[in-house]
Amino acid sequence: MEPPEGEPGPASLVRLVGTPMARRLELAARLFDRTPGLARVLVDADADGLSAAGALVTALSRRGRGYHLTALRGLDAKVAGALAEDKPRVLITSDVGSGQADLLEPVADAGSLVIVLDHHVPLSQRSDERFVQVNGHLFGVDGSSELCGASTAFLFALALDPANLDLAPLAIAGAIGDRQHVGGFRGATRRILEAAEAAGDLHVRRGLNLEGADLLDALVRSNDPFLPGITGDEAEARRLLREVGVRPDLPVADVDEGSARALASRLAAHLLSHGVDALYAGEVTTERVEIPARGMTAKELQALVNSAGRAGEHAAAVGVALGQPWAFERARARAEAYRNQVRDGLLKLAAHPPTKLRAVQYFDTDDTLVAAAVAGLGVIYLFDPAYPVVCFSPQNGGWKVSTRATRRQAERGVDFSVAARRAAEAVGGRGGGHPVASGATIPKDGRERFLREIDAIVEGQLAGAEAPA
Ligand SMILES: [Mn+2]
Repeated sequence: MEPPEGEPGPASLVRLVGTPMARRLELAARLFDRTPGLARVLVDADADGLSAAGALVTALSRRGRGYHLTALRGLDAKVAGALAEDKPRVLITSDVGSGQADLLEPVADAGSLVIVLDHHVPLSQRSDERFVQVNGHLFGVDGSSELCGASTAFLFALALDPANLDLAPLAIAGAIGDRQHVGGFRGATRRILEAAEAAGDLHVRRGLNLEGADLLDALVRSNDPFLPGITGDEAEARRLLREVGVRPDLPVADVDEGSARALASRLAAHLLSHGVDALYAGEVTTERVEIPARGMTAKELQALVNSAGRAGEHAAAVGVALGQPWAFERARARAEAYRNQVRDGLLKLAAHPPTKLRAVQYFDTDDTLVAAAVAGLGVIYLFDPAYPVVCFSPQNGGWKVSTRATRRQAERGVDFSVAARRAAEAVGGRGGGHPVASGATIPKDGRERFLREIDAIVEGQLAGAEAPA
C-alpha cells in the first residue's frame, strides 16, 4: 500500500526496493488476502529463517490468519512430497524455497498458493499467480548482501500492512545472522534500517564490536571477531589491554570514546598482522543496532534466536523473535553454550589447520551444531586467506557440508552457490545457496569424490575458466 499521490513515504515499498519488486510484493499480499484458510509457513532453522518466522507469524496474527509454522534444516523431496499431499491453501516459505523451486512448483501445480520469500540464488525465474517468487535476485538486488530471508519476509509483512514497520528489528537480526552487516548495511537493508530508525523502532550508533561482562571477558571470549592469539588466552588479552592502557575489568559499555578508538585500532592492527582482510579487521567497531522495545541489540537478538534454533529448540527461537519472556531464559543458556562451542571449535582449528587441496581447504568436525559458524568465522579470521573452505560434519548417516568464502575470494571468482550444487549433484546429493556461503547434503560414500569435484570447480572459477559441468 502506498500513498495515493506524490512522494512515497520513507517506508514505502517502492522507496525500499524499487517499483518492480514492490509490485511483486503487493501481488503476493493481494493473493494471500484472497486465499482464506490456514497458512503453512516454512522457514530455515537458522537466525535468518527464524527471524523471518517471527515477522511472518506476527503479521499473520495481526491479519487474523491462522498458521502452522515449521522450521527445518533443508527442504528435500520428502518434505515437498508431504506438502503436496497436504495441499495447504497457502504455503509461505522464507529463507528457503528459491533453491528448491523444482520441489515446490509441483506443490503450486497441485493447487496451493505458494509464496516464496527468499534470497538464495533462484533455480527458476518462475513467478505467477500460483507460485509467487519474491527474491531480490530476480530484481537486480544482491541477495547475498542486500536482502536476506527475514528482510524479504518483513517486506511482505509491510505489503500486508504498513503498520508492520515495527517488525524491522527482526529483518535486521536476520541480516546480521547472515553476516550482511559486515562493512556496513547496504542497499535495501540500509533503507529498511533508516526507515525503522526514523520511526523510532531502532537506534543505530557506532561502537566496539565486543560483548562480555568486562573488557577482559569480552576479548577472551570473542568469536566474532575471532582474535587469533587473544581469544581463549587470558594472559595475552591482559597484555594487550595493558598496552592500550585500559582496565581489564572495565564494562564494555563504560569505555570512553578515546580508549575505544585506541583499543579498536590496536585490535584491527592485530587482525591485519594475522592476514585478516581489512574489510573484516574493520569489524572491531560496528554499527550497534539497539532495539528500544527489547532492551537489547539486534546482534544479541540474533545470537539468541540462532543458538536456540541450532540447538533444535525452534519454539524457543521463535518465542525470542516474538518477544515472549519464557523463551529468553532458555535461549540465553543455549547462546552461552553455543558461544563456547564455537570458540572451542575455532581454537582447535588454530592448532590443527584445515587440509589444503589445489583450490580449497577442508576440515572435519563432529560438532554439527557449530560446523557452519566455525567454517564461516574460520575462513575470515583464522585460515589461509588464499583458500575458501569446505567443512564436513556427519548427519543422518551422510555428510552435511558447509562451504564458506570471504568476499575477497568471491571477487576473485569463487562462487560456492554453483560449486556446492554441482559437486553435490555429481555424487547424488543436493547443494546450493550463496556465492560466499553454501551448503550441501551428500551420501556417506560421496565425500572423496565431492572434494575432488568442488576443488576442481573452484580451481576453474579462480582461473576464470568455465567450471566443468
Ligand atoms: Mn538467509
